[in-house]
Amino acid sequence: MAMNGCVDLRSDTLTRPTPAMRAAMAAAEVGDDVFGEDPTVNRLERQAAETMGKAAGLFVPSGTMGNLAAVLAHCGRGDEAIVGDEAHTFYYEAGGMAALGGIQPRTLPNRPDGTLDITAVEAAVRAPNIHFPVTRLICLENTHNRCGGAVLDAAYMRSVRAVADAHGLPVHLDGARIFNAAVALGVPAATLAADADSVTFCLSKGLAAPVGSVLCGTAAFIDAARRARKQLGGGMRQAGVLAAAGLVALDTMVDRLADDHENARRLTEGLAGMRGVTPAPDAGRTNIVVAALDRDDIGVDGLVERMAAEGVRFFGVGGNRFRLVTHWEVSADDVERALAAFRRLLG
Ligand code: TLP
Repeated sequence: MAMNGCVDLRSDTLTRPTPAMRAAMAAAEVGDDVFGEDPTVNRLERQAAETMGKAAGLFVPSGTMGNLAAVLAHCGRGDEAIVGDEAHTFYYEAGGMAALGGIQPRTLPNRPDGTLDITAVEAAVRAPNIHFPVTRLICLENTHNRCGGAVLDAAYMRSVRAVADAHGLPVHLDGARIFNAAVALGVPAATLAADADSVTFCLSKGLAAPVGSVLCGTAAFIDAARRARKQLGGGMRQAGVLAAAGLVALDTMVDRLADDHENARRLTEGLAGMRGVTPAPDAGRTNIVVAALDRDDIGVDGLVERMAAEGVRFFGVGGNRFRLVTHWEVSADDVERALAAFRRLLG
C-alpha cells in the first residue's frame, strides 16, 4: 500500500490511523484528563502499565515528552544521566534534559548492537566528591534506532540492572519500539522492561496510532512524572479521543510487526548484494535498516534525491549512512519496488 504513490520508508511515524482506530476515536468516552476524569485515558494507562509489567502509566503526547518527563522525575538539576552517544534521548530530543532539566548527559559509546559496555557504565558512575555531578540515572534504548533497530535482550538488561543496583541507580528504558524488540525475540514486552524502573513506549510508530506514548513505572514515579508532564505543558484534556486509538493499537497492531521485520530483512538482503552498500550488523533484525554507502559515483544525498524521483523516500542519518524504516503502509510489493529502484541506481 504505497503512501501517496510513494514507497515511504522515512519513518514508521508516518503510519496513519487504521479504520478501527478512527471508529474508536469517534466513539470514545471522554472527560478532563488533567482532573484524572477521562475514562479512556485511564483505561489506556492501566492496560499499558499491565503490558509493561509496571504499576502505573502516564499517557503523553510524544516519545520525547515521555523520556523527558521520566528523566525529570528521576533526576534533579546538576545531576548526571548516563546515556549512549547514539541514543535518541541524546541525539534527537533537542537537548531537552539539559535545556529544561539542567541535567548533564554523560555519554558512553553505543556499540553497534545498541548496548553500552557494562564495565564502561560501571566506570562512569561518579564517586561521591564535592566537585562531581551526582550520577542519578542510566538510560537505555530498545530497539536502538541509530543502531539499525538493534535489539537489547533480557540478559543484557539484567547485567545493567546489576550495575544499577550496586550503585542504587534507576534505569530508564526508551522503549519507543519495545514491541518490535519483543516480537523479534518472541518474548512479552514486560520481560524486556522488567529490569528497567521506567519505560516509555510509542503508540504512534509501528503501532500506527496518530498520537501518543505511554510512560510506565511505579505509582510514586508516575505521580512525579505526571507533575513533570504538567510543567512541560503536556496535560491534555479530552485526550480519550487519542487514547482510544492507542488502545486499538495495543490490541491489534503488535503481532503484525513481524511482517515489517520480514520486509526489512528482505530490504537488507537486497541491499547487501549491491556494490558499495554495507548494512549495519543488526540491520533488518526489526523494522529499521541502516546501511553505509561507499562509492565514488554517488553519495547519500544524491541517492536520497534520485530514489525520491523513483518514488522511494528515505533519509540520510549522517555521514555515509542512510536509514529505511518499514511499517504497515509498506507492503511486500513496495519492498520489491524499492529494491528494483536501488538496483537501477546502484547496480
Ligand atoms: N524517532 C523518530 C525521529 O525522531 C528520529 C524516527 O523517525 O525514528 N525514542 C526513539 C528511539 C525514537 O526513535 C523516537 C522517534 C522517539 C523516542 C521520540 O518519539 P516522538 O517522535 O513521539 O517524540
